[in-house]
Amino acid sequence: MSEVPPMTGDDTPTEAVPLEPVTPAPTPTEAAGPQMSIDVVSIFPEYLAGLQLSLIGKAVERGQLSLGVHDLRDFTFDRHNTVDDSPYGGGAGMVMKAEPWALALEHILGELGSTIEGESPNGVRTDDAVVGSKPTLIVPSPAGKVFDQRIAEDLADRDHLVFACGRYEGIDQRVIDWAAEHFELLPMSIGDYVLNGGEVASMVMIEAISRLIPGVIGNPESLAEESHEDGLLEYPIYTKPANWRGREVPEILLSGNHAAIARWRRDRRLERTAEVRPDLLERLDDLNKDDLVALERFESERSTVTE
Ligand code: 6GU
Repeated sequence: MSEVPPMTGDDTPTEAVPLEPVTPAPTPTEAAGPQMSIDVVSIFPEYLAGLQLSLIGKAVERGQLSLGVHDLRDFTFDRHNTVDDSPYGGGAGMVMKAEPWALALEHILGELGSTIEGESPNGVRTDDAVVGSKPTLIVPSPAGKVFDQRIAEDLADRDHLVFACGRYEGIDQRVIDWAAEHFELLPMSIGDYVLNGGEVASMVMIEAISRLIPGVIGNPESLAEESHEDGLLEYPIYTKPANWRGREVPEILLSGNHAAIARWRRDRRLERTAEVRPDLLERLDDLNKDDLVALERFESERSTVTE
């Protein structure tokens, strides 16, 4: 029996967060099944509640995306639901224990019907989509490869993503090595800084990936011209009124000359990228002659300004 927490001032019992499944039962019209399943394992499942809002929440409601959030402590059996212990070899901080992670990941593998040979309940795979492909296990870590739009695009094609949100100093390496046999293992960082745990990083990656799944975003054209989609930052945008507090919208946008507007926007993207992210420009190999002319012009304009 677990201990009953003392009641606080008001006598409303604290509601347990609905941990899993977050996905409602599919309606007959959604019989085709979701385009992607995402599972997240965390000791703070409440963190992931934000994913039920906005476009991702809508995609889950429509059955395009299946989202399961799992509490790591549900896979512990001691009275304190221990998930961590001190590191072998000494050192600061705590290490996440292997067994709860293995049980949580086995639970997810079993749930989907993608099996560990000889370990499945009845040896039958129930989901054709997963036969022959291992689910992808993303382990957020500042020691991982840096996540970017290319990786988001690549991952948007997968059937099943699992995010293992570590806390403390990290997870016992042996369960990571074990998981590499059953999953496509991807340690991922979201940038060169340190977070307290993988939850926020997972939400960042889930948002970037799931908005690329066909049908999740209302207007697929809005994906095409975005920053990073083709390696350039976005052009500046404006809406009514044409004069706001004395500031005018660039005249060309009111001209109706679509070719000229397209060139102006392209130039603004090149100019912004050259100024803010010159590292991105260096990676581009499909700049045309007009692009190169524009870049040279910005370059000489800037050097005359700074001289
Ligand atoms: Cl993915 N996790 C943690 N804990 N810190 C990070 C990170 C991830 N990416 C950058 N810093």
